[in-house]
Amino acid sequence: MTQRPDDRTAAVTEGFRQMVGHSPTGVWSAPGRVNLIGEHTDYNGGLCLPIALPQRTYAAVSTRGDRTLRVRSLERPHETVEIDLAEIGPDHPGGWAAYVAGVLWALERDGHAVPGLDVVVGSSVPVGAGLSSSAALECSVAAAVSDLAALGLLESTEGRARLARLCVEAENVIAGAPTGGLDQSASLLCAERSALLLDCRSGETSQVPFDLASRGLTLLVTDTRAPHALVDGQYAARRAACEEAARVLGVDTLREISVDELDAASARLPDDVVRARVRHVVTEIDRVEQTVAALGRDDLAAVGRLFDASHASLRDDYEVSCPELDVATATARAHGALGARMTGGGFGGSCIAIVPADAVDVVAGAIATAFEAHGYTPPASFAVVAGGPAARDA
Ligand code: GAF
Repeated sequence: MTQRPDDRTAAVTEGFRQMVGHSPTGVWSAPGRVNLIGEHTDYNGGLCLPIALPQRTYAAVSTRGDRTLRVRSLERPHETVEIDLAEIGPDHPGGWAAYVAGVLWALERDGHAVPGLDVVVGSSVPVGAGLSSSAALECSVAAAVSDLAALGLLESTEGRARLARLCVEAENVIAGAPTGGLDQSASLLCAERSALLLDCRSGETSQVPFDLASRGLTLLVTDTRAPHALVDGQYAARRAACEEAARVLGVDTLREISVDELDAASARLPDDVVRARVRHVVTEIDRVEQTVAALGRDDLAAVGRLFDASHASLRDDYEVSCPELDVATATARAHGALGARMTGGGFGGSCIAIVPADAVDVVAGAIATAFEAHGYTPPASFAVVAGGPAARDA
């Protein structure tokens, strides 16, 4: 079994013993993610390029003899959520437990015989940082059920992609967050030292080697600690604008509009705001293709420029950045980063920067100093390498 950085296997096992009175059948874990590029493209049938984080969510799990889900989080040891599987539905249970219960609901709806479960979870994925702590939670539980109910879905790329789709359904229907498939696909399908090229139209995936260390570079993640929420309406509004634009243009998704067709398509759209939203999506999908090509020829300077262009597009055209993300990315660039961009849904959360390995402390320090000068909450910066997907740990 793999020993991981930030390993919480022992902690969730002990938490499980305290809640249930015996050891769990096993411990499964799933990673958070950062998206290198391809933001707000997933629900437009576009391309994304995430890596899995070393930070993971761990789930200690055993089946029960009845149809009850009992779940506790190490982060909230005094709160145990208990629900009959038949009672799981939209907003029931509410809060964080919806991401666990929703997975059981979606698997059952997909025709699988899902047993009652005792579950204790613990996580090193920062919550509320735009690093997919929700998807890590869903996917750790989905991995456990796949093994415990002998579904075999972890054994193949197709099986993992199916699990990812079910986790998206759980998030959309039970947790009520209208997200696309980026985060769950990253958590279940990414591979170590690789980025995952995810085609959200065909569902196809491929691994793109991503190893900055061999080039003397580091991927620096900065959690701005600016609050963000995907259920507050802004994310849903962006998604609705894209769907409406696709309807006006007579296409299934904006993926069908190429960069060359953008001007002609824009002329048919009702206003400047919708035109800007569409421009972001179409150019961002193109930037993913350019990034994959640049990585293929080891041109990290070009990748950096694409990161910068992506951030500008998200800030100006898609309007999902915030002052903290703009300050962090500008400061990283000013102190030697090859490029920097917000990652994830935006409205707060985290950014990433490609930084010379010997400048990591300088860049992180400069961002902290800039935040202090602006009166922002102190940020948390940390270097990451691309980790592995959801798996059984013990
Ligand atoms: C969030 C969503 F959950 C993803 O589906 C994706 O849309 C992302 O924002 C933006 O690229 O992480």
